[in-house]
Amino acid sequence: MQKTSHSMRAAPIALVAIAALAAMPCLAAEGSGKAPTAVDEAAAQKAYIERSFEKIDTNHDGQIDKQEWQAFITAYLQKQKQDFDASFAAADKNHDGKLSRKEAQEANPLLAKYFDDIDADGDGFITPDEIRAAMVQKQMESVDEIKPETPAQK
Ligand SMILES: [Ca+2]
Ligand SMILES: [Ca+2]
Repeated sequence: MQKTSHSMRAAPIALVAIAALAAMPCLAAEGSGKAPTAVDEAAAQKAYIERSFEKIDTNHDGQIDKQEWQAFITAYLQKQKQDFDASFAAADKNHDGKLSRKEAQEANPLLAKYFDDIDADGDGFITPDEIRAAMVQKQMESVDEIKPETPAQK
């Protein structure tokens, strides 16, 4: 039984993953026309993680155990999904459940910029599934970069 040492080890790595997740709302953000600087983003992420730690550690023992972490992730993903669905619905002007290049352009320049990458089946429209797949892909790339050691895999 080494539950405690496990959860101590897992927390920092998992928080890095959350930082990667937190960087993604750029897709959900309304096109405000101004890009945040890297410094702003790093500071915001740091603050976000610190704030989150307090929130995740619901019994305030300074550690995040598995239950606390799972509860947090569940809530976090739910919130992400709601935000995502809301932004998508707002961008999908003709309500056909997918974004044309024009809709993407109007909603978020980033979406338009990566339109061809996101449009995996190349039908000229991006669906929520295609966006989600692209986000997961992007997230795995950033987690790979952070990982101290990469297991040999080809
Ligand atoms: Ca549409
Ligand atoms: Ca498509």
